[in-house]
Amino acid sequence: MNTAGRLIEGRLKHLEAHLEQENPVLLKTVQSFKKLDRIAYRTGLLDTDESYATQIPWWPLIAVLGTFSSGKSTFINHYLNYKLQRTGNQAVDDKFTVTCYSREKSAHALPGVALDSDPRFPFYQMSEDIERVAKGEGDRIDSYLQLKTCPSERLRGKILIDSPGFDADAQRTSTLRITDHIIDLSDLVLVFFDARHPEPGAMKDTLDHLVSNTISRNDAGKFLYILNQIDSAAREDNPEEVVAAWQRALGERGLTAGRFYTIYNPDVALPIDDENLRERFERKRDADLEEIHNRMHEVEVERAYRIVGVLERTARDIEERAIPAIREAVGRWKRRVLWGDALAFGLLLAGLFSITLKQGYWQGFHFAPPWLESVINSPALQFGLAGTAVAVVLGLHFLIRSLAARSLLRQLKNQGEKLAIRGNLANAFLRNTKPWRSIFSSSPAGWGRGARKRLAQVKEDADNYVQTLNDRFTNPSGDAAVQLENQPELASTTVTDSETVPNPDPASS
Ligand SMILES: Nc1nc2c(ncn2[C@@H]2O[C@H](COP(=O)(O)OP(=O)(O)OP(=O)(O)O)[C@@H](O)[C@H]2O)c(=O)[nH]1
Ligand SMILES: [Mg+2]
Repeated sequence: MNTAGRLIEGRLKHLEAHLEQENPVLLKTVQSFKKLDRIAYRTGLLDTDESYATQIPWWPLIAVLGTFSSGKSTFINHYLNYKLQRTGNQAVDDKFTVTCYSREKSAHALPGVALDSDPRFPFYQMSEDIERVAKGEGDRIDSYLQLKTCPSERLRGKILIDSPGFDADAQRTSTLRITDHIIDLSDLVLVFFDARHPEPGAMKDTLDHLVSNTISRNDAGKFLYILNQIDSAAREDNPEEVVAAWQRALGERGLTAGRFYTIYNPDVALPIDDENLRERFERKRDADLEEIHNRMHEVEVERAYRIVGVLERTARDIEERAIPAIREAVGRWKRRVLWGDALAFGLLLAGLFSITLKQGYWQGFHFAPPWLESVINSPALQFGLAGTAVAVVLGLHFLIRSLAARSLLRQLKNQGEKLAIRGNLANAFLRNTKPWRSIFSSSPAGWGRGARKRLAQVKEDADNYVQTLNDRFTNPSGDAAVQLENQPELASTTVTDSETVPNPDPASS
């Protein structure tokens, strides 16, 4: 195995180690992805330094964005029940903090480089991206990103991202760039606003970026807009008006009711003296907080189905798209080679005929050049002539094979992109045009009976994984103890409503 191959092997080991802690069903899917990798290596769809398993996001991302000092970090600490992030009343965070689970009892912080160079994380090679939009900033990745691990159970199976607050004045291009990248990648985005700022109208740029630009996206459903710290409004003469003002400001930007939450943090809230008011505030807060937390839990369930969905789709894509596309290309190549051979050898023979005719080598239908006698008498000459003839024929044939293959490459690349095939069609096709492969081979290189069997096995496994996930998340057998043991955080919110069980294959719906 080459170094690149060992590298990917190491990465997959890492991935398996993480999944072992978090979700055994997903651990098995890695094995299935590896089976697909093997097929892809043999057919040439993937290079040995690639893997289908490293191309998908294994951890659902939950991003927490919003205005500065709105309580993002406090919210995260409360959710994790762990004092992970610093909080405070000036702008505290100047970096994005990517948080993921680790069994180790204490939290660890690692520099941004760790994220930039580890393909398991969503910031892989982010510095190049940053460099592109802000010259010279790419090298300073550590000043934008950091990684923290934390043993909170709530963090199992997810990645949470805390971000620097949006300031009223212009953000740095690189920060905006990362924010947009995070928004694109996230499965859920919590957008925080601060009820202590009674004048939402003064934050036009921020609202534009966080609301207007997000509301019309086709993944708009993943944004939750949260007005935080509404305990502070309890001190106003008219608390409801604070919320209403925000609702108006957000409404003007297209936000409809139902996706707007009002909460405050029970750990740090100011006491509310008026008992009625306090009860009303608490009821609303608890309801909204529960909904937000449920959504955060759901992304994990969705992730599991999504990954099994990707597995199944990858298997089907190989069989139903990639292989037929390769087969078709090889067929076209074969026809081109045959026509090319026919044409080239036709021309060659015609040329030879016309030359020998001019030389007067033909007597009627008899080929009788003056040197015929000496050839007949010399085995060495015969051997030499035959060798030359074979060399010319083969040389011409392989030249034609290679020209014909090259003439199809561009088209194949386009086709691969159009069909969104994961893997390199052109490379797989070229495997079939190698000199030692006959142009009459019945199936594409690497796609023998063993490969077909392995692929069928993966599809069957994928069905089984879905069933296991259904059992786990819907728990129809009521086996709560098992569930609790395997996935403690699931026990608190069992999904019973069939609507909340996501479609395992979103692409088909
Ligand atoms: N009264 C009240 N104070 C809160 C609430 N949430 C957070 N705070 C306080 O608000 C201040 C800012 O909180 P942070 O969590 O640091 O805010 P942040 O959004 O992370 O801020 P940056 O990282 O600087 O953007 C801290 O002093 C918190 O104690 C809340 O719900 N009510
Ligand atoms: Mg913060």
